Amino acid sequence: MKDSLDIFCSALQKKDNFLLASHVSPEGDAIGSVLALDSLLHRLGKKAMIVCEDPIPERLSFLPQDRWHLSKEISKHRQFDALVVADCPTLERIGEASKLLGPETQVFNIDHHVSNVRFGHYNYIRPEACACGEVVCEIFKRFKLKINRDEATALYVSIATDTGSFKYSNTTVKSHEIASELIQTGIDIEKINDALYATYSLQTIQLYSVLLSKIQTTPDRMVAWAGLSREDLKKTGGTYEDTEGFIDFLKYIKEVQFAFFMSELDGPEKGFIRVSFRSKGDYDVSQVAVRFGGGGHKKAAGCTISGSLEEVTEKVLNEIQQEYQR
Ligand SMILES: [Mn+2]
Repeated sequence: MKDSLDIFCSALQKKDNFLLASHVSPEGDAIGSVLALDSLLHRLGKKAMIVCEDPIPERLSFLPQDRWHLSKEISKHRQFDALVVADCPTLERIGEASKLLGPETQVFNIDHHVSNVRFGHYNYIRPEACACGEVVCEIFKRFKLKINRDEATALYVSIATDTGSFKYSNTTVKSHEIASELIQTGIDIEKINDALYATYSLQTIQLYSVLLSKIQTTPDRMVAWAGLSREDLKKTGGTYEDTEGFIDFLKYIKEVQFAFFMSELDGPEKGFIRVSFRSKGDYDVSQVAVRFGGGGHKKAAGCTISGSLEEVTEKVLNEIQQEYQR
């Protein structure tokens, strides 16, 4: 029974030199959780280093980027006696950072995904938590550390992004209680929310106009989707990052119960389509993503599928049809 918070934290306390990681293409929850954990470990007198496949996105550039190191910049000979992974259902999700693991490295797995496969030597998984950041808050409490303003900024980003700013069904009394504690440290709510939800580049807005014109639905409008080709991206000068919130527009259509957004990948991933899913009501979209080797939550999930945009649309529509009939 290596899963209780006490066992988890006392094992953590015994280690000194930590590698911290989260998933590739990190979003708010992953970034906020890892940054807060980095600060926590330093306050416990530990050495800690964050290593991630991808940088902190522009939108979150107000967070301490100097703490963020890219996998490709770190020598494979560095040794760590522990790895702390946050917000990852599987260890593979950390990408190249896993090459820094030695046979002696103990793995600490902190997460809130129901689909977490408990890959750690120590696992602290709380599927009822609204965000991994909520689980991290519990760890602060267990170590009797009062969360400071910078940690609170990171953790607020975690919880605000994973709850869609306290709007999604995973929002609980606890999420609001934690938010209240975080706000009491004096964080700048307006600045954080502006950066998260109200700051777009001109390219993003132009890309949205292209994407809005590509929305398709089933005749009953229960399913909506749109796909972004490499050419669309080139034409507008936008980036994949710019499309991040677009799937919400598909979900905003009144009748829609399932939405998916596809982007054609480039470089080493050419020939693959990245697919994000959202669902409303009781439909579980993580089941659809899992069938393509991806994962996520009931109402938000993702995966990568090989094929053209047309082929992938067909495959996904078939799977959704089956989930719909369940
Ligand atoms: Mn999360």
